Amino acid sequence: MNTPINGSIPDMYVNDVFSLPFTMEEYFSRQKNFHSQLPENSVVIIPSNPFAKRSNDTNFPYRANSYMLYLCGWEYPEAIFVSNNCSGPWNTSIFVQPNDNLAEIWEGRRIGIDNAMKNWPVDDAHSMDKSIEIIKNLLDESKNVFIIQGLNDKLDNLINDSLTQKSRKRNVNGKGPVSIGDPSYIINEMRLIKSQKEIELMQKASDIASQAHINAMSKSKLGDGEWNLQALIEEYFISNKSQCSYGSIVGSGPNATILHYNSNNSPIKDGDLVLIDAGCEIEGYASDITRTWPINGNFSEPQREIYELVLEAELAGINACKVGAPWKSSHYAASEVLAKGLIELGILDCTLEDALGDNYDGPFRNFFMHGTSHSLGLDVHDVGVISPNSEEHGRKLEEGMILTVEPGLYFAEWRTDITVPPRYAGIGIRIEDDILITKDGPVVLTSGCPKTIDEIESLIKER
Ligand SMILES: [Mn+2]
Repeated sequence: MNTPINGSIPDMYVNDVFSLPFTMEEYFSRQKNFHSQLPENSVVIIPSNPFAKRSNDTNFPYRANSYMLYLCGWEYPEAIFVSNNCSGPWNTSIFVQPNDNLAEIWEGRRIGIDNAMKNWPVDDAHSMDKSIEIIKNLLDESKNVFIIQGLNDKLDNLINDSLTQKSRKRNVNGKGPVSIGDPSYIINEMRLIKSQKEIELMQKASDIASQAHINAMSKSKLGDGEWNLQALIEEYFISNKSQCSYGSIVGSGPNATILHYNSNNSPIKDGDLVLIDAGCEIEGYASDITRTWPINGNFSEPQREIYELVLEAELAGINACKVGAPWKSSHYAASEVLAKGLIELGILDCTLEDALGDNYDGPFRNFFMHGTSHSLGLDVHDVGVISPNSEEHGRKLEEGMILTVEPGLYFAEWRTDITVPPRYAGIGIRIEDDILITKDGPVVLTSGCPKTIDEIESLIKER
């Protein structure tokens, strides 16, 4: 998605065309599916994300709310998606920034109300200036409000007032909201299963991110700092009209043992591994890849031992991603390989049963502290409940789900709560791929990114 930062120009002014990532039919069918699960006399209110301040009067690059993107593809700031069935059939609308010469001179061209109504998958469009007035009138006619709260204070207050005011209309004529609901749980279930077009976009994001990791492996050199590798990754994203789906993690040596390290400001020492966890976004859809490799092109023996073990665990985790298997299957499969390997390497001195513990919470977790999989989509840690009906091992995997598999082992010698074997001190290794669940077995969307020791070493040696 050509997400505008302050001052960027929407495609329509460059190409004179509107290019939404999905067909109108796909947006309408999402809306219809969502609305069919709501009661009569409902109003749905989905505000887009607010700007995030960077400093004084400058903001971080704008990213629209994922529910907004999912339902109507509106990617621009200061907008609200509103739908209601208070007078029978569902009516949809978006509130958008109106055309405004002065504002557009400074901030960039706006689609405007008429173009929004004609070219986006909604019945009506209105100016944001009218949003409070129009939504207030809708509330008076409604019984149920479904709003994503916490994004727009004015709307949150308006909704709360409509329920708490003593003179509220319901006391006079029986009209007005009686409940506030969260619509996200319905949309989350829908977002969990990807359509063919969503899969295509995520394949594209996976391809670009795979090449970005190859770019870092093949163009880095001894003497580079973590920031140089971050630049090689993100240069590739940007040159492919993509952007980071989260802050890139480039951790060398012991920095790789910090799971969400992202200062990326350390020099990389000869002999260090570097862990890069970086993915990009296409039309709002994320990829998420981690690779770990030696800056000098050669895995040392201890590094190789841990790497082979994490890779074996990752392959076992991917193999477990089958239709009908419980969500946590990949975690169990990866954990069993890691626990067994930690015993074989002499890092754990116990039986496999003891290493795993009663609930996969045994001492192998000293070195593998996170989960193996998360859902992936419009959000990099995508929405969706893992055990919606309290399933012990998680819901069953279904065709069209996309999740990551990302086991790791981390030997942080600075930790005071565990003993780290000197042979492996300072090693942190994670390998992560993006997996599409299909009836024919797992499809690795990020298979373009090398991960065997031979592939990685020969790629780095060619540079
Ligand atoms: Mn991930």
